[in-house]
Amino acid sequence: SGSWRFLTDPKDEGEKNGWAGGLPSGETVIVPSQWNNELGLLNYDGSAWYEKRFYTDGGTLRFEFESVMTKADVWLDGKYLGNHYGAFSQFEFIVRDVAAGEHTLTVRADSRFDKKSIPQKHTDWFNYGGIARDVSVESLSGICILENHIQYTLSADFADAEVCTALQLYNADGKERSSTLTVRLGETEIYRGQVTLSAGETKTLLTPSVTMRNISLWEMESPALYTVVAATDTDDLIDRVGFRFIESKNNQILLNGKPVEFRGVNRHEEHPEWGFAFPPKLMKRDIDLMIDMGCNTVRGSHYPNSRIFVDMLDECGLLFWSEIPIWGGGFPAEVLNDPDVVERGLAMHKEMVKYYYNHPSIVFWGMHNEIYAVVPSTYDISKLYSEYLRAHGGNRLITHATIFPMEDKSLEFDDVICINMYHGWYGGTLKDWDKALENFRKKREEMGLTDRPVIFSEFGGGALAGFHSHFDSVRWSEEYQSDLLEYCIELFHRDPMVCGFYVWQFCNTRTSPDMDINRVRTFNNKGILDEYRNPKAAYFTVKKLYHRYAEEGK
Ligand code: ADA
Repeated sequence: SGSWRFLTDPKDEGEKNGWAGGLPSGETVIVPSQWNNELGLLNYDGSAWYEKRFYTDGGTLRFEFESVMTKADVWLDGKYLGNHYGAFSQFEFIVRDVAAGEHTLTVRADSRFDKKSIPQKHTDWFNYGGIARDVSVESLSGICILENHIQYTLSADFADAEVCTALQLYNADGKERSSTLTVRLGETEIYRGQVTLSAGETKTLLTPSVTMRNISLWEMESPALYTVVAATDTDDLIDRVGFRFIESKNNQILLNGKPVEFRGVNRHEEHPEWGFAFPPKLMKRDIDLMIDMGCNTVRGSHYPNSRIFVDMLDECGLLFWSEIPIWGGGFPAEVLNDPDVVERGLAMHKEMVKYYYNHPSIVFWGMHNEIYAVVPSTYDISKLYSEYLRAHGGNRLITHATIFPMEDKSLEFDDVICINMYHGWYGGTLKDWDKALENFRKKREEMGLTDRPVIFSEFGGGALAGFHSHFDSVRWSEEYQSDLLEYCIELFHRDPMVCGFYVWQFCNTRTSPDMDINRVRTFNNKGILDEYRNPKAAYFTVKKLYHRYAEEGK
């Protein structure tokens, strides 16, 4: 990260003109950032090039990209390293035999949608472009640890844990190497052994399980974290893990055996000044606001969030819902019939699991949001994704946010049924909520899913900060938004079928300019904070309710 050279390529001629080897000219930009926040480039949608020169002592290098929006092609000294699709997923390249000296890394980022895009062109957030999160380069030697997924099972009384770990090792050298490998979890050494890898070999190792007694649990009020250090003679990988158990049974969600009412918000990791290149200081500010409001959970709508944000959630005990950006009514069934799109979605799930596996705060994997889940093809996708997440995703609950609860074909794959609904905003009145709950209660019985708890994963209405009205039901007023949310939250809280609610949304977010007329100022104004995090009336209403429920319980 840091300063890079930058040049837009509106005619897609850069590659032909040799820019992969170095840019002919360019402005200095700071990475991470979004080009749309540079003067004059707000609406630039296309490809653009980034160039970074750096020095190395040579050998094997690992380049790690946390987010390039949306397609990335990467070259080192003009030699193609590969590409990646997906705005919010991390990826990496390992390059061997790099000579000592100065080198040029070039990245072409392309923000355009195509027929196989995830999400599709119609989104309710702004389509920013560029290198939105950190880029790092690491020099590797000997046997390196690429990945360390801590797996554990807790005893029935949650006092002890059976722990093992799945490591991915890599020999960065040009000849066979042996090393001692140790894995320490807190004060306990859970593995010590000798490993040998041939030149360039990658090896997966699952360590034998070890019992750790009297562990401190990761609880919301006291989120104990253990440091995990995996080390060889030449490398180490340091991470953290928390022990906790999440389950859904008898119409409840239990964390470490105790029922939880999920009181949360949906949050886009977006700010008008920074786009998705969200500064850590602002992440901390958002978390402080969520805690002040009495939230115990946040949904990372609609994509994997920055790892540093999830680190902070691990530290403060907030529960997180992580999902991939298969989003919305704009995602027609026929697009999801395309095997390439299904594969892209699966790749995003794989990357999410790979890079976020150890975070105890992540309790939900979201498969997709508001797809047209009433046709058989969406059943197949949910089956595929839920099977993958169940097999590889660790102890998490699987869900998807549905907008068709009465017809949704995929509910059977969910551990918790999550419903997005907007009565009182997109038509209807507040009273429609009572009917909707009763209808779904019957439907859930008919489907034989009464053991599955229900969460209202989105509900809300728009308000223009500063617009007030004495009259009831004046849409866009702060009062109307506040009344709507109060009505819904009180209804959900009283209902035994419902175990949680996520307000749509934490703060206003910039939308695509062609979204629709409803997006006044080209923002989605349903935030209970405005886009600069100033509170609207609804913020204080939600805060009052969430704090009261925290004291009284469900
Ligand atoms: C959907 C969608 C959100 C947002 C919301 C709205 O539920 O999942 O991303 O677009 O509608 O504001 O209408």
